[in-house]
Amino acid sequence: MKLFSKRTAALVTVAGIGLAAAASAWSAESLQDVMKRRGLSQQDLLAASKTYVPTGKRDDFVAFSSGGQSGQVIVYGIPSMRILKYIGVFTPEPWQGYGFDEESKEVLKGGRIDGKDITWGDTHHPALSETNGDYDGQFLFINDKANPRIAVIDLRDFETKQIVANPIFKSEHGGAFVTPNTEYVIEAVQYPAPFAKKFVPLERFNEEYRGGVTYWKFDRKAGKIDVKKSFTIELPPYSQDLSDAGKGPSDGWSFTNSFCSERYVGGIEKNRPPYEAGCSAKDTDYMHVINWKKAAELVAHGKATKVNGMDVISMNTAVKEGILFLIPEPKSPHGVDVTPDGKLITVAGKLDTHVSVYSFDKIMAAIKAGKFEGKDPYGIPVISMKDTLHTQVQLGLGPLHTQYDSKPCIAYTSMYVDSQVAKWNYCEGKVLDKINIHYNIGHLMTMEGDSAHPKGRYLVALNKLAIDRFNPVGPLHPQNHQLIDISGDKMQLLYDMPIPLGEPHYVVAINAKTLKPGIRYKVGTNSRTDKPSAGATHAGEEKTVKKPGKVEVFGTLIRSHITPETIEVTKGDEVTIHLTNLERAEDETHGFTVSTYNVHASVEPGKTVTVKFKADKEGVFPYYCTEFCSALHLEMEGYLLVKPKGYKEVKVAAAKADYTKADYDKQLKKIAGTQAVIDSVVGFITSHNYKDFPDVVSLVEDATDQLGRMKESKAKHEEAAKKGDWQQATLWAEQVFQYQVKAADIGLRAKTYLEEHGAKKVGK
Ligand code: CUK
Ligand code: CUA
Repeated sequence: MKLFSKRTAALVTVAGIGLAAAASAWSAESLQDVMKRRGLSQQDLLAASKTYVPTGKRDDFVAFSSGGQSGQVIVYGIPSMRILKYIGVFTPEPWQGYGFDEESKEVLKGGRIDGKDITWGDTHHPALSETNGDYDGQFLFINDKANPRIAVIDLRDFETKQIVANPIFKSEHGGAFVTPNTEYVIEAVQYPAPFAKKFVPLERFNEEYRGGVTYWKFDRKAGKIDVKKSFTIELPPYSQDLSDAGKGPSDGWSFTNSFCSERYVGGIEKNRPPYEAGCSAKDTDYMHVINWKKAAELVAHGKATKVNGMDVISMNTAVKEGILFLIPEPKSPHGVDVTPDGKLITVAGKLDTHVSVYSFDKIMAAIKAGKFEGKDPYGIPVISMKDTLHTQVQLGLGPLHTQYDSKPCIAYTSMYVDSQVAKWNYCEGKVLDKINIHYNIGHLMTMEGDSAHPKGRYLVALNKLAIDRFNPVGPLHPQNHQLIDISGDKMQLLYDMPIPLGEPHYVVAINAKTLKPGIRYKVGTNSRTDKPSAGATHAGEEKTVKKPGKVEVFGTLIRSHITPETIEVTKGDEVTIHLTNLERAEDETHGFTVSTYNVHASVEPGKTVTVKFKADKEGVFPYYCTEFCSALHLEMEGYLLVKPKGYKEVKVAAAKADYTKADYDKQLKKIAGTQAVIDSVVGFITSHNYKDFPDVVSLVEDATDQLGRMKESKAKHEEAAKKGDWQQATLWAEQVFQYQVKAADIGLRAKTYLEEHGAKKVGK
């Protein structure tokens, strides 16, 4: 009773004071006043109202940005640009226990290269899984440029499930890009190197260094890349850059551009002009045009050779079988982006002021007619640029990447040198609008802008430099993602978002409604394998199993209790602790740590997590829950006792506190009072149509569950009272009260929800 009267009183007081103060502030200050005080223009206000998402409301789109060198993925909402989550991918992420629990360590192990852990990642290009060329919201892929790896993230729980390392590449850039039904995830080499893991002198560059494109087979049912069914096409030692998969009429083909087709090898130490000069000498480089569907058939028919366990189709075979062609593209091209209808391919030349738009039909016609302008030094047929160009449009300096609008024929291209975005029409070859960017834009992204059906509305510019945009934080600046309204004829800059994790290369955004993430796991799930965990433990089945040199704990977590409360081991023991979060309630995550043993876990509702360590130092080590999960979160604790070897138990009398019948009676009064409040809350809920609100239904389930746990403690305090053991009686009565508090807390949340969502009275 106390609790509620106090709580309610506190609420009233706070609200009262707040309202009084706010009321005067509100009434004293008009919108005009605020604009004046803060120096805001009409334009600012318009921009603010286009990005503001009021409390309780949600964003229309969810963006997945690479977290650059952090090796993570950043998730944020559009248009609010509020950051929602960092997903640990290639690197440990302590909050989520990623890289600390055994389940996620297994995932990170997949990213080892030559047996070594790599604890950073140059994450570059996120790609959402597609069905018929449209985002389906099921999976996200992202690549690591420095250490050629691809990761798979399941969007049911936004967790990384798999990392695969490329066994033959030494670096990559053009990944991850998916084919229209996510049959394959494309990954292309950046810097040519020998496929074999051996030394080859630079003098043998042309003969033995190689580029390539790997097609990682994705098994959607398993939610994993099937390494055995993946393959690579060997390519010349041109620095392959970005890729895109054809769709619609061009489905089955993929396009990968390149720079440094000069095959220049620098070395100013040996008096040779530097790489950047030699690699941009020619006026054109090559776009690689690859028939991946036919390539997959060739692999199935045994036309590939194994290199370090990877099926590789040699250039010779690729040429002979007619699955590989080259087309010149202007000077050091960067992005290659297929139009939503799959008919055209846009290539921007970093050192050319044009974007070049190629026609897939024309490419096919040339191939069919066998019309080539020649061959490259490796015998790959070269189709002429003029036979395949649809149009070329002069945009400005340093064009890089292109994304598409929901409006037909409209494209947006980033221009690094000009620090601008150009809006243009690729059907008619016309520039429509330009907007200044702050500063030096790399990628840009429109809503679902590389899918078959872009959604338009917003564009995000991913800028390489922020310079003067934000409060200074030292020489290393945040990155700047700028939100631009593209719904009208003229682009309008809406918002600057500093990103404190660099360098975010690319971002993809999906209609928020397409995502269907879960809120809890089936009890006992290993989230990384999506299978029941061997350590799964249900309520009442907690146990500690001791074997020589080993202690294995099967524990559970539920507000506000860790079972077991004591773990006793001997120095040198290998300790394994499985923890299952028994909560059903949304957002009731518990954390777990053991002091100074570098152990941490995040255990979301239903999940089972395993931590393992060697108890290599004796002593007393508190363990506790690291998420503020409940009013008694701080009391969610226990002790790991590491005894020296050969320790002899000595009987120590337990400290005994003095409790009297009066203490027990006080408890009973408190319980009765609290029950009255619970009854009134329950009365409110059940007298309304709460069953129409799924969120409330799950709260009610959770509250009922808490109340159900009361019975056992009640029996215990009554039993103890009968015997006159007032300590036992008082403490078990306190436990009953704790369950009541939790149930009441949940009940009040449900009541507030019903009030705020206009629940109606029923019956009577
Ligand atoms: S790349 Cu083009 S600006 Cu690595 Cu996608 Cu960064
Ligand atoms: Cu569980 Cu704090």
